Amino acid sequence: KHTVAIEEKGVKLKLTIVDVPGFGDAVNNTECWRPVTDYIDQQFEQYFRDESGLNRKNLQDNRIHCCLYFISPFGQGLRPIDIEFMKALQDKVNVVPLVAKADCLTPLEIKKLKERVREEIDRYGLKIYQFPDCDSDEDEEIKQQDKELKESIPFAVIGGNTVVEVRCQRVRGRLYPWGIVEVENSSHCDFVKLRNMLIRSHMHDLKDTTNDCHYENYRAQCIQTMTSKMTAEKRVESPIPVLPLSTPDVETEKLIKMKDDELRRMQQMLQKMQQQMHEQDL
Ligand SMILES: Nc1nc2c(ncn2[C@@H]2O[C@H](COP(=O)(O)OP(=O)(O)OP(=O)(O)O)[C@@H](O)[C@H]2O)c(=O)[nH]1
Ligand SMILES: [Mg+2]
Repeated sequence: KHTVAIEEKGVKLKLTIVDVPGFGDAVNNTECWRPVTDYIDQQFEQYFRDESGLNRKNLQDNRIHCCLYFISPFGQGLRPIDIEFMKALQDKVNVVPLVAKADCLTPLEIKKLKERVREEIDRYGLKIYQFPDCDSDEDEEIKQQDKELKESIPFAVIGGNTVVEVRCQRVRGRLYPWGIVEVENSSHCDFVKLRNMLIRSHMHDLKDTTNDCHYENYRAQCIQTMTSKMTAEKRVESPIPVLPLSTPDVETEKLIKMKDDELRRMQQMLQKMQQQMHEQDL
C-alpha cells in the first residue's frame, strides 16, 4: 500500500495505491481473486461501521474507487483467469482494464489486441467501468476526446524503471540498446491518457459510481443479511443497533383503545359538570 499526496493548482489529493503482488502466479489459481474481493469488502465494512457510528463527521474514505487490471501483452486476448477476475470484481469496484508492457508490441499489434479484448468483454458480458456519455450540447472537441478515450480501452501502458534525459528533459522510461521508451510520451503508450482519466477528468465519477453503485450494493446486502438474521434469531449480534419496528401488536392496540375511551368519558363528564355549574350561576 503506497500513499502519495498530490497537489495541483491548490487542489490536494491523497492517492493510495494498493498493490496485489504475485496475483495469478500460483500453480492452482482457483479463486485467486478472493484476497482482492475480501480487501474491497473490508473497506466497505469499515466505512459502513463508521458511517453508522458516532464519529460520522471525521469519516475516512478508504474504499477502493478503481481497480486497474493488467492484461498480458503476450496472449491472444483475455485468459480464463482474466475473465474470472473481472466477473468476480465487476459488482464491487470500477474495473479499468490495461494492457501491460505495451513496449513489447508494435502499434498494429496493440490495436489488434485492444479490439480483441473489447470484443471479448462484450462477448462475456463483463461490466468494466463505463465512462459516462458526455452531454449532446458539449463542444465538438470534448466529444472527440470522449470518443478517443472510449476507444483507448484497454489502455496500453508501460512501466518505467529509470529516469533518463530526452530532449533536455528528465523523463521516466526504459532504456534499451536501440532507444528509449518514454512512459509519458503519448505516441509510446496511453499512460498520460490513463492518468488524466483517473485523477482529472473522471475522478469524481469513479468516486460517485463507487458510492452510489458498488457501496450501495454492499450496504443493501449487509442490511438484508442483518434483517434475515434478526427474524431468524429474533435478535441480532451486530455493532449497528437496529431500531425496533413500530408496528404495535394486538394487545398494545387494545390498551390504546381502552385509554382513548376512558379519556373521552372523562371529557364528557367534565363538560357536564361545567354545564351544571353554569346553570347554578344563572
Ligand atoms: N518491457 C517491459 N517490461 C516491463 C514493464 N513493466 C514491468 N516490466 C518488467 O517485467 C518484470 C515484472 O515486473 P513487475 O512490475 O514486478 O510485475 P508484477 O506483475 O507486479 O509482479 P508481482 O508483483 O511479482 O506479481 C520486471 O522485470 C519489469 O522490469 C514494461 O512496461 N515493459
Ligand atoms: Mg507487482
